[in-house]
Amino acid sequence: MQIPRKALTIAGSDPTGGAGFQADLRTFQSMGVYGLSIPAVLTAQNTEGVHCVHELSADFVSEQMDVLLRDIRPDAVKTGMLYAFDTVQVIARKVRQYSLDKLVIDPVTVSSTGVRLIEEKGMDIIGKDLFPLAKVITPNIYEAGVFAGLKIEHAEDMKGAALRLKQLGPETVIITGGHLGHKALDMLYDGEEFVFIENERLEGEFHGTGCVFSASLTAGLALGYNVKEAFIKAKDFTYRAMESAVFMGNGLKLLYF
Ligand code: PXL
Repeated sequence: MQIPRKALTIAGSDPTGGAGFQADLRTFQSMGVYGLSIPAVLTAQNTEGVHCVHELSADFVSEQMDVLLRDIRPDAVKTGMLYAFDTVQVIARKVRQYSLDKLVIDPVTVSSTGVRLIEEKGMDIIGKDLFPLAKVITPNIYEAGVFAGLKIEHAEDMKGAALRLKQLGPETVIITGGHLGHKALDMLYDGEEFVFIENERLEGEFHGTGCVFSASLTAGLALGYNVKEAFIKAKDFTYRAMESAVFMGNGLKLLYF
């Protein structure tokens, strides 16, 4: 048997499976990549929203990384909801220690229903410690605005924000969830060119689109695609999963694939 490509997610737990490391694992599997997972924080939530956040100690996250990484080397890695300042710090330290490359940082800040998914002081440290180590960062339009200190309203603003975010050190910036009239816009900037992907906007409110997008991008990198190819594949995967989204509970639709 050939050894499969492996991707690691370090992220929060979402019991609905719509977001968090559970969504990442489903995405990896669905793209033919073996999934490894390290929970960084737990949540109690359903499709109506996040009820509470339960922190795991940074030491325990560190221990999980040490034990796993001295045994198995992932082909690509993503981070999602990390929540605590010291967890972010410890992950950055371990990424350097194990020379993890093909790192995708999804700087998760708030849930679709508006609950904070990162400590106040955690935001800065993501920008400072993790962005410089990233092959790709995948903020949505709101997060890009916060990190760049800009209000994003038009496609031109997405470009301006990407230029600023690039200065924080990632190789490539992908901003998701922009819009232009009835079109949904996602944009990649690698320091040389801007690549836009335009789709019809889908009706409805979805839970987990950011997680599924960054996980499918990570799977693409683990499979050996370059960032632009992985971007196109991830967008396509996410869009199709949104088209097939279902109401599992009483709240938001969950992406289904
Ligand atoms: O979609 C962002 C997100 C990421 N990770 C976890 C979440 C959420 C949103 O609720 O719960 C664990």
